[in-house]
Amino acid sequence: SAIDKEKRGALVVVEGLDRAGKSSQCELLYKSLLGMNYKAKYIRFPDRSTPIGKQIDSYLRGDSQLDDHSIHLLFSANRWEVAQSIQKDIADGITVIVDRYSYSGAVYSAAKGNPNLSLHWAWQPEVGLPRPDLCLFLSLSPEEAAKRGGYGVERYETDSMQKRVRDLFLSLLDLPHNDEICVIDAGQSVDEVAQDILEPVLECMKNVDSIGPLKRLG
Ligand code: 2DT
Ligand code: MG
Repeated sequence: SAIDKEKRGALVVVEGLDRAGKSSQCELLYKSLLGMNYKAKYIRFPDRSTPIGKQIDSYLRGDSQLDDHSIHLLFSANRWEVAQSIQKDIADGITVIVDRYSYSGAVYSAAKGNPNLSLHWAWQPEVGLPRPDLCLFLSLSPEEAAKRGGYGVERYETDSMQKRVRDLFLSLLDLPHNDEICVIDAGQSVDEVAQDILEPVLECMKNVDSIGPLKRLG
């Protein structure tokens, strides 16, 4: 209908630990939305294809060393370089599904234990970025995670790092201004998780008009 045509898209972020199933679920969600004739896009961070993304990729693979603050700001810059195109897509009625976002950004850097890099410091470069209408946090117990095969070889893919990341993610969920976060039990079957994700996403897409224009992270 004409009304649907004027509706903006929703900004939907999927977050969680490594091996929680984020990428598979983003792919399924994307296909479901297209199958229902919605306009949708699927993007991920880090976007390793840009010049900044290539520096991030090299760092994650261990091919280069960077100061903790410096790499942190590159991850943030990697989001800022597409912030305007996200806003444009949303205005054009496209629902944008994002695989990792500012929450991963703040949490992974703060989990390194650098005494000069607090969670508070790590959040600041994210302030002003497009604010997700909905953030689905795929929650997986350490026991479930352990059953899912080994980690890869990239930086951060260690038990001790993942444990600190998990604790910091959970502390983010408690913040009062993060009411867009919805916790999903990622320990269920692929289909069950997909169903638990689709419901709040459709609800969010239906309600974007009452949410108003896309907000910014504060
Ligand atoms: P993938 O395995 O999803 O490609 O992530 N990371 C990610 C950060 O440290 N900061 C960020 O801002 C983002 C988006 C999480 C590669 C690793 O990069 C980490 C895992
Ligand atoms: Mg990974």
